[in-house]
Amino acid sequence: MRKVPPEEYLTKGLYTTLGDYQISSVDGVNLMAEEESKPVLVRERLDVCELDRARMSLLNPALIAQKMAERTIDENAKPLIEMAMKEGIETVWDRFEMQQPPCKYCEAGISCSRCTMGPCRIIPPHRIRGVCGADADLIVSRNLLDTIATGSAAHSDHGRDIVETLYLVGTGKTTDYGIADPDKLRLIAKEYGIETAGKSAHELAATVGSAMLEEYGMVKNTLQFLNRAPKATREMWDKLGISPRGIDREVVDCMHRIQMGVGADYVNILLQGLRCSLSDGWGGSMMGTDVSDVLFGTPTIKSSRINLGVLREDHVNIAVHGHNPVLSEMVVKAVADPELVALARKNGAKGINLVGLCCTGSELLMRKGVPMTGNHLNQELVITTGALEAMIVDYQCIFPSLPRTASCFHTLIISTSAKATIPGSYFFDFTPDKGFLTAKAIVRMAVENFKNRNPKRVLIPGTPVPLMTGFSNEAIKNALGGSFKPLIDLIAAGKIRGAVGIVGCNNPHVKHDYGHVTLSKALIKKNILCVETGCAAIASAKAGLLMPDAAALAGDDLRAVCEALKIPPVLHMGSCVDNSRILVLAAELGNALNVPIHKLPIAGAAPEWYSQKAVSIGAYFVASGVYTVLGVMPHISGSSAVVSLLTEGLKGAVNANFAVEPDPVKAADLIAAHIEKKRTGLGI
Ligand code: BF8
Repeated sequence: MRKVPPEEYLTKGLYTTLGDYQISSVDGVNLMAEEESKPVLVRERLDVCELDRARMSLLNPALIAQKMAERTIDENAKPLIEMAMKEGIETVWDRFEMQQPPCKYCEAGISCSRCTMGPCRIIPPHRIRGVCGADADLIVSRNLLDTIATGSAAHSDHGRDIVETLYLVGTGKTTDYGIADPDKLRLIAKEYGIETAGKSAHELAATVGSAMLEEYGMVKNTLQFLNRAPKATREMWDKLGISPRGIDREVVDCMHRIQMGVGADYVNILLQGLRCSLSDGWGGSMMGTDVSDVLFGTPTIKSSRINLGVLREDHVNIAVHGHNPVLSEMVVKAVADPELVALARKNGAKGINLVGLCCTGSELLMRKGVPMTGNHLNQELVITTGALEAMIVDYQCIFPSLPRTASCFHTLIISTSAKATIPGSYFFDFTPDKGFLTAKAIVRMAVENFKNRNPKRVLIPGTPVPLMTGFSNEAIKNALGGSFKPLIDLIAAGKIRGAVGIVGCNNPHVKHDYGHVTLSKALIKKNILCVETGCAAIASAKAGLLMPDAAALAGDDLRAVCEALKIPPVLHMGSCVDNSRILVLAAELGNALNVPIHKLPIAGAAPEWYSQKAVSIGAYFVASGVYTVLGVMPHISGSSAVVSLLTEGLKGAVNANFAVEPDPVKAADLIAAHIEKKRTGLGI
């Protein structure tokens, strides 16, 4: 296959096409049945620079052992990290080390490259304003608003993709998807004031889909799901002027304010950050969650398995990585297709083994019990097992370097979103109208790649850990006999002191999984129930905390509750957009007690966060009245005014604030103290 020079790349359009470059096979793999979609190679297949690999592998064994111990607490990850270091296969931790020391101005948030009068840095005592006149407070707050808007946009655009699929289903433009939970669709339609009597599920899908899409603009000027929040919480938003008006509108408003010469007041800028984050939590993310439930099924409690050991030596292994279940649900269907299963057997495999990674993995785990390989910092290691035929990605949290890692093995990286093409990947333009055919084409490509696997390079470490998943609010209520009343009674009686939403990512600044697992263990010991999403939940799952027998690690009261209900002390509530489930849980508790969210004995935590999306989540937690403790300092330390507003000043506005505590044991103490204060406030 010849390389494509950049000039040609630009003149021929975004992708090199199969037709242009006559790729009829990829590394010896025949492509596609006639009617199925065909992939295009994005730019060129990457090859790792041999010099880099050789240089990196010059580590002595003692150093390798030390790095292995420092990088992760995931025992199954360690042998693969070791192998990668010995072979000079670059991982996120190597790149992190190469970036040290970081730029101290960027770290403090006081560098600005927004316009070409700069770039500028604030260096007291003399350089205290950028060329435009912006001081440290303004530069830090503008950078933070940019971060929130980016995260909010990512979640909400994901939500839009799901809602659009609902609309396409309702209008008959795709028949590949159905309505898995028509009851939930009817309930949502009623919330929107849509007449449901005599309407079919498909008719409602079209009407609800259209009404939701409208909320991305500003025709309506409010968001329906804000009404789920307790009245006093909504009044607080209105009074402060942070009730979101439209999802896209709030993101655009943020972008407008950070244009030079618009927002000049850091307080005003940060309040818009809260409003934008609310449009994510109570808007885009909440629609993403609820409509995913409608299309693919509301999760119910079920069992599965997790860690890198879920890969199977004698199967075609396919990982789905990213966030959007519109893609991964179709892949689930395709791997069960008898023709493709037969093809896998013909190629010498015993079958096709589908596994999940990150949030799209959580979506499949919650609804279908599909096993999970791991979380964010496991993504390269899944490839280094040498047993992965294909990693299918959509968008968000996907390292751009994955094709580079894959080039050390036979693994194919298959990208599927036009928003997220990745050089070195094979791109399929996945759209819901031809979802199944495209998914079949992708799976076929993976199956055909099995024969390229080198069995001598396969290293699948350890055995999988069992877990319990599927704790949607509906599933929790069912387990409690139909309402949250028993949970409220247990909290009122002090058997459960409170609940904490532990959310967010992995980040090489923190030992992989250490923050999540240590915090979860410390909190359950204090009889505080943990509800978890995203990579936090996956860390706890790998550590065995999502099993009922983990109740043995809890305090006596919580242990007794978990044993009686046969549930784990840490409940998996889904992916990152499913943090909206935590908002709904808080809202329902507030409504039942007739108090605003900020009066509840609850808190949030993000011990290992890295992403802009996590900043948006933290902001909507706090804006909703939930005290939130971060384990990693955001890039704001260059403005004491911004730090003080976020950690103290917001109490006067939204009755909640951020705290930053890198030590998860101390973070648990902060959270427990907060919960006890709230209990006292409620007189319980
Ligand atoms: O949305 S927890 S690393 S995978 S950003 Fe990403 Fe963070 Fe994981 Fe999902 Ni969320």
